[in-house]
Amino acid sequence: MAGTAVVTGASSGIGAATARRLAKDGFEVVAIARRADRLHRLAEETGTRPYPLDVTDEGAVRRFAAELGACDVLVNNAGGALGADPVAEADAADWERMYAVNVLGTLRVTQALLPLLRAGRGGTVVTVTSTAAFAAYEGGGGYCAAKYGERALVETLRLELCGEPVRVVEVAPGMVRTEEFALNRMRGDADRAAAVYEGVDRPLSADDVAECVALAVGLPQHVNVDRLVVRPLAQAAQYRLHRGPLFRD
Ligand code: 8X3
Repeated sequence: MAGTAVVTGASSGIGAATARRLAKDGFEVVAIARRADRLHRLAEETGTRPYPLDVTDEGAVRRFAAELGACDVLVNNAGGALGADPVAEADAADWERMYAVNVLGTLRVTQALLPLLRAGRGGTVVTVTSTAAFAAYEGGGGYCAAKYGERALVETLRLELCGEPVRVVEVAPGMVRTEEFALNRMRGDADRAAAVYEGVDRPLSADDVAECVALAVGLPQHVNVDRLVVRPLAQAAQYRLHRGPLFRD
């Protein structure tokens, strides 16, 4: 079943890859992000519809929903990490921003699009959380708090929509190497960002995660993937990361 899919955080990384992938699968994709130039480039390349929007802007989200007309799939992907400071020294403003984008952004877009998702033959809400949504680690406090919160939103929504033909799916990736995630977390320090992946033989790519989103979306409408946890083979658990060669080729 194709239809209209809305992907947030679509200007780069997992969001852009998901927009690209769902367009390939036949969806009319509306790609949302703050950076219009990147959305336009994606549109030229893939035929997705660009809609520059900040998911933390309540009024803009409402206006977008009013203009949309139809929505069969919503992929809540906008989010990310800011800073890797210990709780003792963390900047509360970073935590507020992470909560605003990861949790409240997902809340606002989901609330605004739910009438459309309910109106069709069957809707799907996929939210890209993280393995940080259920495992804390040093320096991850603010990001984990936001992702735990986002996960709570997803689980609550699934319960509240029980009895309606709207699937509520969580995709929780572990280590994914994208151009911006670690760089944003390390406040633009490219060396610290690169060190995150040092020696890891094939962290997940944005395309790998997009594949998981497409898999969950492409299953029959009565099949709800509650949570799909995906990590690179080199990462057996949040703390069990193999740095070194893994594959022979
Ligand atoms: C990113 C995964 O391990 O950096 O969402 O928190 S992790």
